[in-house]
Amino acid sequence: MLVPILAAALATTSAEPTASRLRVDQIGYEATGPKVAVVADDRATPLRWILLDAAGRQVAQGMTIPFGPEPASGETVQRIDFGAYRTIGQGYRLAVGDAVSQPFAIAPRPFRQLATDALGFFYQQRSAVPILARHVQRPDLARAAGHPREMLTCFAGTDQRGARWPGCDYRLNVTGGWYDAGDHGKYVVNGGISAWTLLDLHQRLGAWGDAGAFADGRLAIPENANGQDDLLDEARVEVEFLLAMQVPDGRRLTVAMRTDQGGPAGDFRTIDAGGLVHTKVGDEAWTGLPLAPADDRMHRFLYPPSTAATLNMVAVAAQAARIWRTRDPAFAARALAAARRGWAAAERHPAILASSDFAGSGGYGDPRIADERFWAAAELFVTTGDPALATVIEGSSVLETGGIDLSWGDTGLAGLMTLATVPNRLPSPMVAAIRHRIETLADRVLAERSRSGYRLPMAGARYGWGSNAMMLNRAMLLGVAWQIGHKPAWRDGVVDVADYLLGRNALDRSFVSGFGTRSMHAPHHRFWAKAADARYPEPPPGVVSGGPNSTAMTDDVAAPMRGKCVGQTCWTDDWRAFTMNEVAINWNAPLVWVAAFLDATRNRAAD
Ligand code: 9MR
Repeated sequence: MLVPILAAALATTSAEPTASRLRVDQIGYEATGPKVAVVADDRATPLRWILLDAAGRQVAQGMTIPFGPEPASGETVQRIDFGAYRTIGQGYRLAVGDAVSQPFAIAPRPFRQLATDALGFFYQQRSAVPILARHVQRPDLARAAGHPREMLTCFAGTDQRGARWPGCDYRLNVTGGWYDAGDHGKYVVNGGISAWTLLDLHQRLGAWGDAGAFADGRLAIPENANGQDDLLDEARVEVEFLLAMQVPDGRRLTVAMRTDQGGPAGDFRTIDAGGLVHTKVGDEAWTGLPLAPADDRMHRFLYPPSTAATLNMVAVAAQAARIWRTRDPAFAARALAAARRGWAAAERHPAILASSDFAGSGGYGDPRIADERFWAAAELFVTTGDPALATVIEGSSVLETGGIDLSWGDTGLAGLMTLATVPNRLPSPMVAAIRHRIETLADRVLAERSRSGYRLPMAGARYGWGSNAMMLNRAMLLGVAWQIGHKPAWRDGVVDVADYLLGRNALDRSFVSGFGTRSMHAPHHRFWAKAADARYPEPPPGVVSGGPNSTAMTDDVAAPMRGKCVGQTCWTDDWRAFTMNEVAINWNAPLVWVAAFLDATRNRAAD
């Protein structure tokens, strides 16, 4: 007999079901893994929950675990732990009283397709090549090549603070790479951390017992029959772009000093810029939405080099040099030469800060460069064993002060993760100390999780720009700690982040397009802009929204929400909401990493 409350839920035939108070991972749970749901309920006493199968039959039951007030959402919540139930199936629902969850699966590999689609995002963000129907999930996602030939010179003119930039006397061929996000900018700093994340995943898959996860032929990309790993093929698209952004030897360039620290506009100096790396390629003014990349008619420029962009390139080129050492020795040698040249240039010019004063593209300004220097030194040291770099590493403040976050502006943890797990010539007590440090940081993440009603790696109520990626990056830290020390709670913490993104949150929303019954549909994206203009497509599956943002509510949709939402609820699925609902390469890269980690370690939940 069908349980009556379920009959009511099933009777809803609209495309998108209404939100439930009982939140689950809408794609599902690993058969052998942890299974936690959250119900918002003002009562403080345990409540009876039941688990229903697809036919509406009760297959398990238990009592909820009260948590209490949840500051990140403004709710009072209780948890359901149904990890003991392991029968594989589709269409399960949980119920507490009249609250019925969205349907979900219990499956051997719930995250497998997510890893594949999340990686497919990068192909579809490629610049300069047509996106072909045979490589995408729906025909309407195919599009013409954008910016097929970018021979660009430096920005010349007046910036938003009135400084006059003189430009430069050369052009670089910077064709290709990935578009950053909803815009058509191509940024070295963000491209660097994104490419690094994918290459880092590649390096770890073997250790997780799944070296062939993205072997040739696994992905729908043009290179999928070239005999090379498809994940590496995709990452190389961006590595080539990073290399192309390097200033040729012997070039002199006029750069501004101290721009992001509020120095006087126009404090210019002419320097020997050879080896430095331009920060970005961008349009001279913001383009509107929608706009297919091929229809962008705006002038595009190279923007001035910075030390941070240079060190980003160094880190990734050094990482690439060891990954391709035997696969493609010529490419590896080219990458290593670029990394060495970049390192020398960054040492010569240690404090050239990016300027955020240009119209038409994002700032990615970063006043603190010690972390980029540590990261670049770490990658270059692991690849070359150069003792001078060991001295830089040993003297770096990042060893003691680095925190639990990894982002485009905070890259020290990337260096620590590499030094902890990729074989290198640091003295073994030092490697042991770094490994211990990773575990200690991961335990700090677990401490946050224990204070969070939704079991998130962040307990606070302040959600920043790209909060979903912040959660995913903390999940990466947990994943690396698990790789080192195999504590089950570290892996469980990664599952919690996946569950949160896929529906176990205060909005009962999957932030990933195409995954879950209440998923994101209308990102801030110039091409996946159906909500803005029906002639454009919806996003492909596997794209993660930036997520709740309660701290920078500056767009037209977010501004009126100020004071009316709490942390996690400061989000809406609206294409105009660029502070909350944009998508970006540095957000999808850790999604790929996390989904692939969970899939690769699928039978290790209780290790
Ligand atoms: O991800 C970036 C976030 O950390 C910053 O707070 C924000 C404002 O500067 O910019 C974000 O990056 C955007 C970039 O500048 C331009 N492309 C879209 C990016 C995602 O919104």
